[in-house]
Amino acid sequence: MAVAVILVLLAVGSVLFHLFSPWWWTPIASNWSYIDNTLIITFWITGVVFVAVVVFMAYCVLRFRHRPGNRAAYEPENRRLEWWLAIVTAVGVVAMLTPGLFVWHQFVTVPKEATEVEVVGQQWLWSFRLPGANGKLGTSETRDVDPDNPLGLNKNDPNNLDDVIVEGGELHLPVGKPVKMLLRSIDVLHDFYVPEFRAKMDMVPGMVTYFWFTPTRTGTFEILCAELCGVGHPQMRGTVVVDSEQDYQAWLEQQQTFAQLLESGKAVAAK
Ligand SMILES: [Cu+2]
Repeated sequence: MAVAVILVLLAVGSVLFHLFSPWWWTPIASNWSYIDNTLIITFWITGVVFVAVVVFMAYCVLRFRHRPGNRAAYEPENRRLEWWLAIVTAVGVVAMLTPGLFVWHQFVTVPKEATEVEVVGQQWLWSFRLPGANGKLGTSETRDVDPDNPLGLNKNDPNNLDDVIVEGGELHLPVGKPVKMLLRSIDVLHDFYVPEFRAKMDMVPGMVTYFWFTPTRTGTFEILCAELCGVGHPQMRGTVVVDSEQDYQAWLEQQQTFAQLLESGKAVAAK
């Protein structure tokens, strides 16, 4: 009896905790409400199955408890029941996976008007690069990384000279404009994650991964690394500020370009 009561309390407690938990999602700040919807579908399906299984277990514990003289019926096969379980499970799995495939397709299908922003992860720092006046990011090579060229940009590529470099500082983005995030790592696996944007993606050394999103409200958001990347992993935090167009332009004007960075490097070397 006690076991059955504990099982029912477990099911009811889980549902109540889910409904009244203070650890819920942060308010969304991007266009990816679809991602929340897929999570809600998964919560509903797994939640109903969890409650059904636990309550059924409680029922069985109570109904088929040991009584002197009772014998269990031996029934090794039940084709009808097996078919039903297989079909219901398949439908549940398909219902959970299908919305995710649609959302994934949207997540990596970048609209033409999106501007490119590069995020570079390294142990344990976030750096950023924005295209300069020509609107193009230049090429880069991890082997070119050195103290004067922290992102390993190709010095012979003229597209690089006007690129804006933010090393370990804040990234600013204008509100309401789609951005394509190009993700690069110069050492180990990292994962760029901003919970309010409902967007994250692994950064793989030697590859450029990407996704896109549109920031939908201004504010300051924390960047987390969502891939264990060494002892400094929990401290690998950054900041992204979503600005009005005006504030964004004011911030952008204060940032240094790659050409300026090379100049200051030379000046330090000359001293
Ligand atoms: Cu990391």
